[in-house]
Amino acid sequence: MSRKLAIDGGEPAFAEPLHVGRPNVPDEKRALERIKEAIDRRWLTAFGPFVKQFERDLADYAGVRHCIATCNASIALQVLIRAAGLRGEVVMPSFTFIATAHTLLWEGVTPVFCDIDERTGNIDPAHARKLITERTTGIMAVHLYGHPAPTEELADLAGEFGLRLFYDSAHAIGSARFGRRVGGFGDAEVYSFHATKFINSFEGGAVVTDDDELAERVRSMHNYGRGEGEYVSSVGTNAKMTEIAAAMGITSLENIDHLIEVNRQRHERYRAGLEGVPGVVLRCPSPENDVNYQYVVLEVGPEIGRDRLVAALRAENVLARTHFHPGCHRTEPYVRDPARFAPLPLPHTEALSDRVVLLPTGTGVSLTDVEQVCEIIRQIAARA
Ligand code: T4K
Repeated sequence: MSRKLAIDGGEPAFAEPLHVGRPNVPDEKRALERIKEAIDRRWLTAFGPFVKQFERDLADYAGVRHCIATCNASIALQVLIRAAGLRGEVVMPSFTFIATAHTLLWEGVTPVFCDIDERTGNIDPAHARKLITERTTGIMAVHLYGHPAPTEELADLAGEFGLRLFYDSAHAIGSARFGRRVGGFGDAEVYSFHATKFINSFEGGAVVTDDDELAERVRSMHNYGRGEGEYVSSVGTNAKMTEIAAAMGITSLENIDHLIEVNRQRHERYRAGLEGVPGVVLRCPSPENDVNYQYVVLEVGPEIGRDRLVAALRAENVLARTHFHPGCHRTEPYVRDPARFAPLPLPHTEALSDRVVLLPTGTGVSLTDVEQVCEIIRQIAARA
């Protein structure tokens, strides 16, 4: 006998909310030891030992020469956009978090929104090609939901038109394409370590790159435009990471393999629990990609209705999300000027963004929780 759903007046399945993005804190004891060490040392920010170590660890992990840690990924993107001299127009997918677009516009660059490959959710290089004009200076791709973008085709496209190629890799630390880790693709990549991200430093981000000159400019600009000593060489901002953030970041990164395994198991349990359920499809990695399983993404067909499913789950205290509905091009201020921001229709972006639901996963969600969430979805699907 199935239980009475909360939308039918039953008790919610969960007494406490299940979140998408409940922070992973894999080794609290070690994180606290390091935080205390930073406080005792009275070196709290500005290139202390933990920030230096975190930068080294991240560069090694990504397999690149340079890493500049920052206070968050949005500022890292802004500094990178400015340091790389991007101007005019930059082609980017509409189907991403709004920060990817806003950071470009904030720096005076026009984001031109590109459609996605519906199969992967990532930028479609064939569509990107159609948007390149004499004003285009770069491509800002995104490894959406931690699934690496088509890096080979994008490198060819950028090479053909002489464009800079960057990756917003906010979701993708720990993922790899054809066995090569995210972090070393394009001219530079940007990680996010926001609390809700796979690896967190409360708030934080990093630029990783093999480009010596670009790294030097980013490093200077994230420190008020200063170089060695007090010498100021350009306009800069304050994008520095704190020692406390780095202490947390180092501890998270040390445990990344464990976190990937925890998330993989939950994804697998969702896959098994939702197999054969009509009207829902769980998005799985394509064969060329290894992913960190940071997000569990379900596509919901019209027979169930995405918004109906989300409402029913939320009534059960399962706080499902709809990232990245409705797509940047249908969001303020971009929606007001399609000729400038979205000159071509984006049918795949609109179709997918109207269907996606993100389900809770990570260390805050047990395998039994996952089974219960699947059971709720099965019940809702059965009455569609
Ligand atoms: N590029 C991409 C592709 C991105 O996705 C993002 C950020 C960025 C760039 C920019 O990175 P940062 O500048 O943030 O480093 C979140 C995050 O704020 C944002 O980092 C993230 N992407 C975006 C996809 O999601 P919200 O508004 O959905 O998060 P929030 O605060 O509602 O939290 C989500 C859930 O987690 C809630 O149910 C509450 C729970 N939660 C949250 C926090 C912060 C906790 O349980 N504990 C917590 O400490 O935006």
